[in-house]
Amino acid sequence: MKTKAAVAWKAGDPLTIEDVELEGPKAGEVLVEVKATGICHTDYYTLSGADPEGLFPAILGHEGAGVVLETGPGVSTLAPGDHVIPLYTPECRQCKSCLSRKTNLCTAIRSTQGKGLMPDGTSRFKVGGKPVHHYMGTSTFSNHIVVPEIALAKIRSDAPFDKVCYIGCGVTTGIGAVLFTAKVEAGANVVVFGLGGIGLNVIQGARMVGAGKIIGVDLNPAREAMARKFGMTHFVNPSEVDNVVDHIIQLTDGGADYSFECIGNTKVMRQALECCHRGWGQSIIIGVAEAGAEIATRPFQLVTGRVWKGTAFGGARGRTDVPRIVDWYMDGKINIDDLITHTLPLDRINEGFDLMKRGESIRSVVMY
Ligand code: NAD
Ligand code: AHE
Ligand code: ZN
Repeated sequence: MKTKAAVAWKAGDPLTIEDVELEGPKAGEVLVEVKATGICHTDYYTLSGADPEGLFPAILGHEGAGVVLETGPGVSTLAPGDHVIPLYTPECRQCKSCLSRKTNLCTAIRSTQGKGLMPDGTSRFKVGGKPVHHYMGTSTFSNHIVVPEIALAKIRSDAPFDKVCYIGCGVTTGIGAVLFTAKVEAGANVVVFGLGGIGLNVIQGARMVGAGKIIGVDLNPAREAMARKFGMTHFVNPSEVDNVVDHIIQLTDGGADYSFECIGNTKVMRQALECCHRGWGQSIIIGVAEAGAEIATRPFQLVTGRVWKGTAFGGARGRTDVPRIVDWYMDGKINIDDLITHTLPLDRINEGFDLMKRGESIRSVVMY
């Protein structure tokens, strides 16, 4: 079939809208009409050329929601008309990782996904007869996509696509990091570095679990008001304090119980670890840093009980947890609407990237 998509031809160049040829679903695959997609900082990171797995040309996008149009042979859990959220972290429920119950990082299709291909080693996208890469197994900047069944969460049909698409990455990553990865307990002091599309969801996750102090750190003063609305109790602008680590240790009477790095800056990752409480403080890395970047700290920081962790997709098991998170939104337990600051048609998708770069948006959503 033919569809429309925003194609990334070359690192750093704006996306262009193209007529794309899309091959139909093979065994175990599903054709989905994408109705809406968010633009996450990770799309920008890959487009910038900093992603070691970034391939060009590609159809980026990994924060979508849509409707099943057709299923390939052997698909048993989905049918045409089902509403779905594509998962860049699938859940096969059969691989070593899924069965371990220790991680959400399903390995069933990770190697082909990282090569921009479907599990059979081919691409379903072509422009002008030439193959174009998939991205993160989702490519939600295309109006239609083919996705393995294990990479689709079936969601309720009354949930609005232009809001719940954000559960495909940002909402789940932020809230999940608090609930599933850190397992923050009521009363704990939490520090969140970076109050963008992910960090604000960490803040609302911290409020959900009844955290004590919720301290937000951002260079952009415009982030303070929104973060307070989502539960932040204290705001720190690093450019206005002498030493951000000492400042947080003072604010928390000895250090944070949990900190979250939601920027992708390795210097901030160090600060996030070192502002944690001696003996037990845990720092969770969410931000994605560029190829070749490394983190550093004195081993003494770990010897004295601080814990450094990371999380992908908030530790969520997509097919199991995403439908539940959609329910939380529909039941009014989480706020998504206020974080979606801009809505654009596909042909204005580059404006969404510009708004993010200028720090003017939290989430831009493209509606097909
Ligand atoms: P964003 O651009 O919306 O937000 C980043 C925020 O960090 C902005 O508010 C910005 O002002 C602030 N910031 C930048 N430099 C800073 C500094 N030195 N000190 C303090 N604040 C600073 O981005 P986002 O969509 O929220 O994504 C955040 C990071 O999380 C990115 O690296 C993204 O790739 C990553 N991410 C990871 C996962 C995962 O599963 N681990 C999922 C989604 C996004
Ligand atoms: N290709 C990148 C990996 C970037 C990365 O860590 N991605 C996160 C999701 S970010 C969503 O916005 C992730 O899921 N990681 C686990 C995985 O298996 O990729 C790089 O830097 O190499
Ligand atoms: Zn993302």
